[in-house]
Amino acid sequence: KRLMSYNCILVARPEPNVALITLNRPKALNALSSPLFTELNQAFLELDADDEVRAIVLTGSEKAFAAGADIKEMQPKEYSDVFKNRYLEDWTLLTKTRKPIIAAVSGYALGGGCELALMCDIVLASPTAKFGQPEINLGVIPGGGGSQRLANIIGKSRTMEMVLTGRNVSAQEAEKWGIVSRVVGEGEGQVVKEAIDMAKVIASKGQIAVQAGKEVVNAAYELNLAEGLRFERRLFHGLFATKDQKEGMAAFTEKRKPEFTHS
Ligand code: CO8
Repeated sequence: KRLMSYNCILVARPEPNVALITLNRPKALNALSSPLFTELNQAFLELDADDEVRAIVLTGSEKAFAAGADIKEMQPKEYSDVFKNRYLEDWTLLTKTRKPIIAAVSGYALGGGCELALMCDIVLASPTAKFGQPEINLGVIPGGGGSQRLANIIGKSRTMEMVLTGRNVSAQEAEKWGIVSRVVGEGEGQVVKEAIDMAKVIASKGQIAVQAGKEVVNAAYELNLAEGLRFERRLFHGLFATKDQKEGMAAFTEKRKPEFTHS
């Protein structure tokens, strides 16, 4: 199967139903430039539309997941440029992806890099991972959702500390605070391997339920409790119209493994 070719990212298929996107500007520590984000958006659109792909792993290099938005690109910009051109507005398009996205983070995840990890559904970290919002050192603030998503996850005091001091948080601290679901064992490539294994587990489930599960958990960050509970119940009800519900529950009672058809 032909895969699109890109300059700033690599797209691979390490398993039949799992896609791997690798940010690939190693000399700039994967600084997030506009061309990189155009490619990233395109890749997510394409993978979301590809029926064979059921989960997506996003990673960087051993040294850097991404060291932030490209400072050299931002430096000459004026208010009128960024306002008129809606700078960063389409950098959150990937959050519209229906398929689960797992970030596999090694090294620096700073500024936009941290925000990119937070846009993913699950974050796994290697012991070398460092998360931070150092924008304050550049005379600006987070612009890719960091202040909002961090506040939702780790609370006000820790978010204020990160945003106002610019201090990096270690993998261990990020795990304790809930920025990452876990820190994996040491070793080069280990975090990507674990992320692919997790993606394989997700890929083995009924995909309508998987995508509904992603949608309801995300709703918890957008809706109030009453609306969120109603939304969850409605989607739960809706799944009784799928073949996968019939198969999953029949397999349980017949003491066999379910064979989901994603329908
Ligand atoms: N932008 C552009 N180039 C970068 C960036 C960056 N963010 N980070 C590193 N580079 C480049 C360096 O300029 C250097 O290039 P060159 O070799 O041409 O001089 C190369 O990458 C290697 O970097 P260093 O020599 O600095 O490597 P060190 O190991 O000494 O240091 C650090 C690593 C600590 C990560 C350091 O590079 C650093 O502090 N980088 C900047 C981190 C930062 O401030 N990030 C925040 C940027 S602002 C931002 O992200 C706004 C958010 C926008 C929203 C995005 C939505 C997704």
